[in-house]
Amino acid sequence: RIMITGALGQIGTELTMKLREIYGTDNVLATDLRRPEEDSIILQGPFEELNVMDAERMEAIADTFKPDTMMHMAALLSATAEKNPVFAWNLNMGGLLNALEVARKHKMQFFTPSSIGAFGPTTPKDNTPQLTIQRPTTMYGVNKVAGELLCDYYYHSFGVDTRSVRFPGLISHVKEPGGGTTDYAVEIYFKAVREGRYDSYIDKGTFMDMMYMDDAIDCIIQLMEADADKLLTRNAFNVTAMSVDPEAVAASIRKFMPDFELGYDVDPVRQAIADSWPNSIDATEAKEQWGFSPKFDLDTMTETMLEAIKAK
Ligand code: VAH
Repeated sequence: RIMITGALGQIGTELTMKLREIYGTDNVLATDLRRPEEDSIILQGPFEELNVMDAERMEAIADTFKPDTMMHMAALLSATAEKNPVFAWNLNMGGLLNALEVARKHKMQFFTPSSIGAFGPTTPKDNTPQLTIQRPTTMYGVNKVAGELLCDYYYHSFGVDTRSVRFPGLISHVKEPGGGTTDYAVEIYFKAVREGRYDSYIDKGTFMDMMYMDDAIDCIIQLMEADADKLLTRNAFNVTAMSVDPEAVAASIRKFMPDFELGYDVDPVRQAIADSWPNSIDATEAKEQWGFSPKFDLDTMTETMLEAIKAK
């Protein structure tokens, strides 16, 4: 039985739906800050309102639902965290500590995502290794590095089976992301379909890792089901499907929409965040230790995104 925080978020939404498909709707409890609209697909299964900073409520929900797995997805993303750094620290770290404490008390397996944002300007930028310098210069990155270390601590000190991946930018059409730096790579598809053009807030030649959401969801499930004895790494595995810049995404879109036009209206805040992150990361350890193997490359992702958005 699985309890998810942040179940209405960009990853949480599709993660909840996929987990209910696999493990049974009633075995997957979705929680988030506010109850969604009554027609939300998330309400087709168990839902509880939960502010992850409320430790007592989180504990009470776990006492009632009796989950054996915690998937802690609630957090502020990079750009939002930069606007409210103290609140971001309190929510991202307070929420994580509360979720780890519940997982410890209820002997639960534990997942929470890290990010390429856990790297900084002094990290090797190309083919970034699994084990390397991590001195991020954003509050989000500080939260992700501290989160990785805290999850390892709960594994080594209390035996909580914590597992995590460093996600690249995630591209999805089901639930649009909020407050990320990589979100240009989602917006570009929606604008291509709706307006035939897009002005990117991330500059030409800014390469970042990306992955289609289906691959991200599969990756969480694969890692959580992996044989614990085979895991030499815990928090957190580098995972990626591609390294692209806005020009590469636009060129892929033009294979399906030849008249698509890309412009630039660079946002210095999010550009600075993107410049501090790797150009491409090395996912060898994830491939070797638990068979990570993404299915969507840039063009299959583009085709899927454009089709799905046109159908909306
Ligand atoms: C963000 N999409 O932009 C998230 C993610 C790697 C990027 O952490 O903040």
